[in-house]
Amino acid sequence: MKVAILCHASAGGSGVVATELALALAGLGHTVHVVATERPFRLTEERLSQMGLSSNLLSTGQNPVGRLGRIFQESRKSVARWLGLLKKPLGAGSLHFHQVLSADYPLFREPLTPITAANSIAELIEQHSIELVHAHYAIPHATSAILAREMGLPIKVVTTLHGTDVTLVGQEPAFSRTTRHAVRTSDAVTAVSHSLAQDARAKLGVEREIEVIYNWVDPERFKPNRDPAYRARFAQPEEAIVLHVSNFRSVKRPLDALQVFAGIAERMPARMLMIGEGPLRQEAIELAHELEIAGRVQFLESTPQIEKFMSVADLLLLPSEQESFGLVALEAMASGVPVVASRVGGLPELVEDGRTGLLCPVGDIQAMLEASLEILQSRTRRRNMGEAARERAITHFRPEVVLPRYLEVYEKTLEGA
Ligand code: GMT
Repeated sequence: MKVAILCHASAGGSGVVATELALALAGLGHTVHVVATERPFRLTEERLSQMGLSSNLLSTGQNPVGRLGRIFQESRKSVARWLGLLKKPLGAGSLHFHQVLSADYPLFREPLTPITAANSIAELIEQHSIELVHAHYAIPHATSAILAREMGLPIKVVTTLHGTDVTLVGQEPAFSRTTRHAVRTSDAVTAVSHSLAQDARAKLGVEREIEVIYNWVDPERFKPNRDPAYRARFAQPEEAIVLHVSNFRSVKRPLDALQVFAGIAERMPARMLMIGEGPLRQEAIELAHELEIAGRVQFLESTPQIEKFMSVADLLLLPSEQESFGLVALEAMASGVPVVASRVGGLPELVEDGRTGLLCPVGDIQAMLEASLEILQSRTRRRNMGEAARERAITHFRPEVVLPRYLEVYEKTLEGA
């Protein structure tokens, strides 16, 4: 298959899912073109080498669709463990990165990326015979892909809804109609949880088939690290390590995470890692000082190597206002880390309340504190929950289980050509 994947480059779940899908598809022998305004956050040299891929990023300079890099062309060994997915013998897959050009003209006060992205996609289709464009996050990618299709180009558009593109941003008057149109007219639509599929139908007012395909995690990459010397880099042996990872937007409620941690730190030795950047980061730093826990909280920038922190954590706090799936919770679970999270969106589809973590009402700091202490103050509870979490991640959310679902959608969509 020749597929273009259009995604956001910034640190965020939709870009991560798109990147990992691109790597896997190329590894399975498909030709994949990743299209974004810059190289996606997790499409790193390290990630390529983790996958056992040759990372000869060849920049060919300016070309009609922007800076193009051929990231790898030979990947078969690396995905040997996914071979079970294959129906046909492998071809030599390849992965290319295309940077969307920005429109720089004095008349424009904004970069007009949706239009330049549609233009990039159209050029790609013409030059590389792309058959299918997979837009990750409806805004603006689904609209750009559909615009390219409207140019009369022979492509199918698959749109994956990730969450806030439906539940938050997609509801804004500024986007509601274009989002609805994009979802209605995509050739296939997937959502990352049943909750999100339901929200899409209700909030966008669309009546159409939406396939639910969960996020996935590589349990070889996300796994516990029991080496005391490694853990000692983060905390004393008697201290619990509490983690919060997000983009520090208000939907993630990072300040709640800090308040919960303040309660934990009053009752037991503990440290917290707050990882990520976003609008509430500075406020969170100030709150840590106000709550007199600054000495116990470390703020770290978002990192593509988040597994290094997850592998030693004892608890993940995810007190989000809304969470369509919760990729970060899945990564923690695979790392053997129990999750205390809000009972919202798709989180109950992922976290088995009482077995792999505990779910609480949004904004209920006290309930989250009690839930956290229940886990952290009992070694057995923490261990059993961590093991159950990892087992659940491996059983239901490993690549071999989830990725074929995308391939099925692609095949079905192309067959309907
Ligand atoms: O807000 C974020 O967490 C980023 C956002 C994104 O689109 O990058 O994440 C959404 O997509 C992830 C991948 O499918 C989901 O796991 C997250 O739950 C979802 N975030 C929200 O719904 C808030």
